[in-house]
Amino acid sequence: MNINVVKTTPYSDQNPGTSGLRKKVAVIQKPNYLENFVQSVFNALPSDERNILVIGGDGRFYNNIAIQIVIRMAVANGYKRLIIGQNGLLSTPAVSNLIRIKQANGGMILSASHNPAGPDQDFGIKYNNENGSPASNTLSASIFAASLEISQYTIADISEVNLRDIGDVVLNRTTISVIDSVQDYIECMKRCFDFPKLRKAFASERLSIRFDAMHAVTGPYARSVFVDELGASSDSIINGEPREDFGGGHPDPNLVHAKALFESMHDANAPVLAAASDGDGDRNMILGQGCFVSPGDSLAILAEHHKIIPQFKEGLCGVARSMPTSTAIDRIAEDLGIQSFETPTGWKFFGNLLDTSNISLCGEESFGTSGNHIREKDGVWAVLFWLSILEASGKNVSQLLVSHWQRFGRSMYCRLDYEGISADVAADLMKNMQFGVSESRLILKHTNIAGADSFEYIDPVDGSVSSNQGIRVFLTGGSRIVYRLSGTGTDSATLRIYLEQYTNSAQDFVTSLDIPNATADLAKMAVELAEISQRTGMTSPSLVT
Ligand code: VG1
Ligand code: CO
Repeated sequence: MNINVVKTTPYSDQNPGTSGLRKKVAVIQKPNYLENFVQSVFNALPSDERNILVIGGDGRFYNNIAIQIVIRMAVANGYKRLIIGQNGLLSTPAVSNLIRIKQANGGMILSASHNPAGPDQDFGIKYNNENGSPASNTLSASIFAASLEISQYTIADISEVNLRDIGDVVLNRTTISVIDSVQDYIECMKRCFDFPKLRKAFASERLSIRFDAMHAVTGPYARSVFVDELGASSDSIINGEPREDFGGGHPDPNLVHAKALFESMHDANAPVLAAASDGDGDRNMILGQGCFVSPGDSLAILAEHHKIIPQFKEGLCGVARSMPTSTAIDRIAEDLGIQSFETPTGWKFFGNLLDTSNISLCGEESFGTSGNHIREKDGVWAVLFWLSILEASGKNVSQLLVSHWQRFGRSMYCRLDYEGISADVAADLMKNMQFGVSESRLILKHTNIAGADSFEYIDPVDGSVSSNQGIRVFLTGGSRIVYRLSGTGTDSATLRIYLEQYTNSAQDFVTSLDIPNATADLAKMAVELAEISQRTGMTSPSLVT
């Protein structure tokens, strides 16, 4: 077998964002673009961390081509073993689990997660480390640095590797193991939850579910877990077959992109729980009969009831949320007498806290939640957690929400996205906010602003510092406005404004409350403070979730 050494020149834009490198498919297809990035990852790793690699993707357009390139390059770079999901499919949580149980050095995930798929849409690739956690900022910086000075890459001259059949093939010094994409993940879920109890509840119809896999990678996982293992009816999974274009949809599980699912939960025969997943299976939207659970409330309610699942029967050592995520979890942590950490957006910041048992549960406002069983967010896991709570409490989703609010108060939460802003305008807008914070000018603009800052995180484990992670405006009474720019887009900039309005008045404890309406004054203030319409020309957000 020939190993080809190919001369190349650097691209200047291979800096990983919130969650790996995401680009338009046409960019990824540029000559040597993907090869440069993959080689830069390998170059950034010490040679003793290039032995066992897990590889899989969310099945989107270009997955099949990209995965063959990654395999040929890993063989050329001397990996001893490659563990690959059948047909190239692995959800992000499944990759994280495989890295850990197979003692791999890391994993390469081919996914742009919630970004749409297809020839004119997005593709992505990210590297996870030996604990199964997304590459740290430090490793990402080394990968970017390597990409700026790359001059050659190595690639094996081999024909297409068959990923349809499970089994091992030896090529040169590399064993290529094609494995069942789902099986190990199911075993992991069985260690976290009481499957026999859940199965009984499905059999007696106390539990029922509708799971929208949005034609992305989660369909096979959801079918195995909910239908095959727990006995849910076979029509419980909708949009269950992975497709290259995700069926033309946008696999971002929120009330806008999974609207039909939400509407179906108002039917008389609606199941007890509904959930929707994102492209790579790491996020979850939770719905009850006629009601939506905001992600911050979901995280807090999981923490509140943590003891009922085997994984947490010994208790939680601590919890964490990303900075924009609602503070509901902090109130539970206080009640439990444990610490709640506040990290920048992106799962990579939870890895160190999980590895050192500072936390055992964490989540983000963008519908990502997970525990210490892996080092990624995990959509199916969150759904199993909710089912377990419903089973153990005998309450329905609305009752769980209302009793949570009655005890701890409610963070009414809303996110406004302003998409398609030019990068310069967005950067200026944020610069202006930074200035307002540093000069304390923001505080003077409204009598009810109690403080404001630019969020900086010092990792308590490795001491690394992440600055400029978003602007926080604190209001009297515990409400907040947060501003930050998205780090997952592939063309223009997206400004995200996060609104959190705290209430402890009983009249707000109804699940049908119109949240955008209830937070309208806060939204108006947020828009004025940042001079959104003057600076962007936009009079309303492109997306409200
Ligand atoms: C978004 C979310 C963030 C999430 C990230 C990756 O990032 O806000 O919470 O961790 O996507 O999730 P940003 O920078 O666009 O706000 V996924 O499911 O795309 O891997
Ligand atoms: Co995702």
